[in-house]
Amino acid sequence: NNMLDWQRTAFHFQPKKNWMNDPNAPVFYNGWYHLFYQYHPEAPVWGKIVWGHAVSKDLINWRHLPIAMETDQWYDEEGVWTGSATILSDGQLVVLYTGSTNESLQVQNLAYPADPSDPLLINWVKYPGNPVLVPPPGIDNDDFRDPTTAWKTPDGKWRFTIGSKINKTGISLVYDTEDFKTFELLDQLLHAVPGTGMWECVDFYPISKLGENGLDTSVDGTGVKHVVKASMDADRNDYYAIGTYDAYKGKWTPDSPTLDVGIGLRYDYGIYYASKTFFDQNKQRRVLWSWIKETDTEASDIKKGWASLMGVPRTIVFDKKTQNNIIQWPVEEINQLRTNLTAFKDVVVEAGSLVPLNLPSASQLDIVAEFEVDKKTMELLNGADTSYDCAKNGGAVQRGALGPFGFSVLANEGLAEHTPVYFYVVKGVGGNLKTFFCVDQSRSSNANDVDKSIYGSIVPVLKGEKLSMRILVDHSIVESFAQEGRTCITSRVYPTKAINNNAQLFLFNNATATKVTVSVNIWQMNSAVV
Ligand code: DQQ
Repeated sequence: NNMLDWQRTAFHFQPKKNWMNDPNAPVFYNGWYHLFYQYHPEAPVWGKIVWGHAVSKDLINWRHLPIAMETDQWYDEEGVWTGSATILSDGQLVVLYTGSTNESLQVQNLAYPADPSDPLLINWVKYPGNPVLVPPPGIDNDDFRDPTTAWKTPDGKWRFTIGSKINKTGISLVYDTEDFKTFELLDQLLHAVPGTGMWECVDFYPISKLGENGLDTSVDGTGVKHVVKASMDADRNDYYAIGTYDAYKGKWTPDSPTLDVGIGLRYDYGIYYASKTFFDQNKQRRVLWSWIKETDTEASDIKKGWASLMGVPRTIVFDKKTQNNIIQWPVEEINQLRTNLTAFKDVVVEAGSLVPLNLPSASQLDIVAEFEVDKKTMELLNGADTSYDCAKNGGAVQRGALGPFGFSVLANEGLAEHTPVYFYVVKGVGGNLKTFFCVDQSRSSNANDVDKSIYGSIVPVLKGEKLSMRILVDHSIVESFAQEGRTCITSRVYPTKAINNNAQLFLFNNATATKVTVSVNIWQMNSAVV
């Protein structure tokens, strides 16, 4: 038995052992959710990557299946890299993926199920004519990867995009095809942003401006906006922007030039990379998967024998209230794991106080909370010309008039180890309020070889809204959502003492001026079957 076994999670997808990275070709097919993933079967570090494979009925409980694609061809000998699935009009499934060839050239390959009537899609055929695409003129051999799911063009062809770069400009190339074997490269780029570098794992999809449902990737027209997401190799974060797609040109334009891809919004302000969405025709929603890597050392991963998790899948919708961002929320199926509710209503937490919540255990939790800052204090307070930055300011110990307040998760007695998840409100000179949402990992572990940065960002709070947060705690991962999923923060934490039944939960208000009124539901989470 491994000393570090406690780090394994109870309701997150992970292979039994060894290394995992990007989610690949997520799809709902013949009654099953399929998740493929970048997998190194030989070791808990990145290497010669194959496609791991698992299936689920509910996105929560998983069954591991044999490796779907191995490095057995010259055109993917150095790695079966990231790719996407497209469901054709007749229900057939095709996959395009990047192969790293025997000469480490990046090419695109076609694969399909050997037996389309097998709902488990165990066996895969690589098209004998592979590779179907090589880097076009002007694109470097190692800057051509991660084809998206295809969508329909106005003249009935299929279209998809592939991330790349030219010098330091991140770009996304556009291809049209009728059969996924021969392709036409458009002169037009889907989009380009100078200074952002290589775009990995580009994603492109429609979102509904008014409706509640997700949209099939081919849906376009009035009431539809389009999201472009790129994983930035430069800083290893997933950036997205909302904009308008011109299907005739094959060009996408961001709504706001200051909120462009790579310089504007992130899916997540913690650890979150190489994510990919799919349209779930089973529940008419768009679901987001992401690779959550380790933030400990490679030596620890070798000791553990495994590395990386998938984040809890999230439903994505347009934020109709702000009109500026998407909303991400854990898929509803996760609620099936909730048990043993502890509820507090309108608890007043005075400035500078700490409230232990005395749960029997606090290493598998779903916490849903609302906070109200004291109105009088807020009104009487003079605005100040202060700016705030979760990462650059002093974390949860730096006190201001209106924050920080929130929860300390994975805490031990005496708080030698704890991870605060909190709001910090700032009142400007003009009287307007800004709210920040942060996770402070600086005291998350007694170990000195793990990442302890402070994460966070601003979160839009509209007039009349209470502050709200949801936190999923699962041993070594904490996923935090503010304002119903406007701002999200995922962290990996590695306490040495606050583990399993020794982990506790605290409510804190470290503000100097305001009391906060808190209502919270806390569920213990059952373990999923993986
Ligand atoms: N991971 C894959 C690439 C992709 C990168 C290789 C992103 O296809 O660009 O494992 O994490």
